[in-house]
Amino acid sequence: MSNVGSHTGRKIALWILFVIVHASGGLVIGQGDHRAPIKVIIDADPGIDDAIAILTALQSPELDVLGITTVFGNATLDAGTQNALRIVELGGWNVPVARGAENPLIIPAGDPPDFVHGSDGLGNTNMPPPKGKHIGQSAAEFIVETVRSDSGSVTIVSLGRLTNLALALELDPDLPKYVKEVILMGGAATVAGNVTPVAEANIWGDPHAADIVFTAGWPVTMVGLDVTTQVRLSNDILLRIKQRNPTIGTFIHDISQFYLAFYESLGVSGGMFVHDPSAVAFAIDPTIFDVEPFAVRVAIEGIAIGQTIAASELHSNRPGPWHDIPATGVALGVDAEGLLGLLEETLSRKREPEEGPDQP
Ligand SMILES: [Ca+2]
Repeated sequence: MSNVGSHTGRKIALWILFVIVHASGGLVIGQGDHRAPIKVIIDADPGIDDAIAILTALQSPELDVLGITTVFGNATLDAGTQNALRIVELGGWNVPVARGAENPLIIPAGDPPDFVHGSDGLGNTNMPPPKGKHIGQSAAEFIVETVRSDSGSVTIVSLGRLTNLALALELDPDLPKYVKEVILMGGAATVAGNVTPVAEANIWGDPHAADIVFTAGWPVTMVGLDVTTQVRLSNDILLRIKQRNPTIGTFIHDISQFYLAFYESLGVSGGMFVHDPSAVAFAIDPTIFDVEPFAVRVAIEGIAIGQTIAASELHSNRPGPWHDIPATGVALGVDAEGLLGLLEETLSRKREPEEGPDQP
């Protein structure tokens, strides 16, 4: 019985931690407090919406992007890594790119969804190769070293399969103590999946890695289909960004045409769902979202493989797979206009000359 008591105590502590992390995040932005930018590592599989998300992060004065780590998913690992380098070079940012996992932890890798992102991951725009190269460290090594060197300050924003994060945890099991928080685009708690009736692509693509990340004991926010499918980014907005900030706006507009056509073919009107940029937007301004705590586990086999099963306190208090699982903040509501406004303003922002391209 004493075990039950200590479990309950730990769980309450994790619930409180979750509330503190998000309350403080809300206060910082909500009160217009100009603190130092939030340090982030972006883990991504670029990917059209990844590209928009990464550019939002790079453009945002609220965020300091310490590095981009790549993972297989929307494109092959090689194509995704090339795309990350292209994105960084687009604005002359001096941000390292670390190459990550090429395969899931356990299940076999599927083919990249070229019908969604094009065979190059950027809507078949077939852009010239980047000039730069990825760094020698792997994504997992980069994550561990960067987080450890600035303890408690670094947020990881994950926009793809969670393989790199799981590998980083394997490399350094104490990593959760040093990470500020993890914000991930993935999962579907209260709505249908987008790969199977119950599974969202990033979780389905490496369910074992996702379950490790949800149960690791660090503050996690899940920005999944519950909110990302509530918002449409239209071509009209992309055209306005292009007019105001031609270099980045033209790139985003061009890569998005293939993606917009995909959504149109699904019968989604008014633009594309805002998947990955929502996770970056949460890092910039969490007050745009309504978040509730759940104990999240991932189905790792059977027909529900990749499903994120979110248990409320009622269920997580009972013995079973959700018992004593740290609380994940699950985004269930979003201010769509607020999110679209944030994206449009951030992507349209022309950096001041003194903020111009960093010198390598
Ligand atoms: Ca992605």
